[in-house]
Amino acid sequence: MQELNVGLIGGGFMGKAHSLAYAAMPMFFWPAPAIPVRRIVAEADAELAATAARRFGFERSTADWREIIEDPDIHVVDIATPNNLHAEAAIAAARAGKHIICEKPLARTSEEAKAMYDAVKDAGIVHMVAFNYRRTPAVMLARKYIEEGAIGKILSFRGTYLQDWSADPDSPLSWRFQKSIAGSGTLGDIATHVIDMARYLVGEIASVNAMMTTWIPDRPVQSGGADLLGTSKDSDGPRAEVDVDDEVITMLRFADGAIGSLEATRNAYGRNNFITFEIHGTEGSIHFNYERRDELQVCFAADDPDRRGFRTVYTGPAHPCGDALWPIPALGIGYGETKIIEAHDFFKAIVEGGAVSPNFADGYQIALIDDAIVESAASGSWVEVPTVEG
Ligand code: NAI
Ligand code: SOE
Repeated sequence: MQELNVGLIGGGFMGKAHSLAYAAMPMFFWPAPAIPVRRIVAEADAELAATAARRFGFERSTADWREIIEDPDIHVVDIATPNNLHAEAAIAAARAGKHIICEKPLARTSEEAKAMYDAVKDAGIVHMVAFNYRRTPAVMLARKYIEEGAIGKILSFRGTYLQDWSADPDSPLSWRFQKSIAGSGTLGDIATHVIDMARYLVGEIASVNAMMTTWIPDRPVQSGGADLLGTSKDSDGPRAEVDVDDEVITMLRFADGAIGSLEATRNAYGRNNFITFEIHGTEGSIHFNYERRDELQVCFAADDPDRRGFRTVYTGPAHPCGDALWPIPALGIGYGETKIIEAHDFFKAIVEGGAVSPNFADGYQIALIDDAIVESAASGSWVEVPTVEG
């Protein structure tokens, strides 16, 4: 079985999730498409890098991510840093002929996303953007039902991504609240996950009509380091301006005629990782809530009227990736499993020489949808979304 050497850039939240996936992928998927070898990890300084190597099982560490790009022994570059490094690192990795998995959002702007997409097309390598929630087995099951026609023609999609970790005005101004690093706020950070699922389940988004707002205009500064995601407060520290959005709501028109909506905020007290969608079709409906991610709620119009209603399917061996995951339904699918499935599909594409979704073309298309949402929120009108050329 082939071994593929991984260089990871960034040892924070996603560094942890991706390292876990590399270690666990062959334990779940066997025979594995390849064995990921955790060769080298880069962090912002030598001490952080050494700690990341020890903790996440990498053989070596570096304080300079370029060392990974220049290393001929590395096959896969994994970009898990804040968004401001995605474009520079990905373009350098593509030019060096490495396969790339890059965290979402692909980039801070659509211009950066286009440059990244152009670079990977020219290089002919396998590229993936890490919108992992679509790899929750219940979400894959929703897509299977839709493809089989079980709910008929899709009429509407209602999606949300609601969290509360930044609702407190004293939770810190980390990199996620700085446009120069993040590119945007809630829009790029979490609304994009729902956009990815909407495209995966329903199809291309043709136009949008949006509202965006920033509720908390300044926060105490957190300088450097991993984002603590609201877990530490410093109400006495110096405050600085938040120059990104806190909340986005948009109506959607899909290319095939379906309509929909999307709401995202990180300021919704009581909501944790409330990623939901409800899809209504001519023959039934599907409802998903990530906080109950083992479950898919389905209602089929063909059911007898006296029994019709939402019922719960618990994902397990009979469902997508069921043979690789746990042997009994409802044992518990976690965030880690979505990353393990993602790693499997990425390595499979590398070994088989195919493409994988979502890739940099999808990441660029989502950046164009984000642009349309920003433009619509500013103008108050519907805005058409251009389509990425194949
Ligand atoms: P984080 O703040 O937890 O960690 C980022 C790490 O990158 C920090 O440890 C930091 O020291 C390091 N770093 C910064 N500059 C660096 C450099 N020049 N070289 C090497 N390392 C450097 O951030 P988190 O949550 O891990 O986010 C990283 C990326 O993953 C972002 O693009 C974010 O949007 C995405 N993300 C995706 C998630 C998903 O569900 N797919 C979940 C969380 C984040
Ligand atoms: C913070 O909102 C965050 O870590 C996002 O950056 C991720 O993409 C999301 O999956 C979890 O929440």
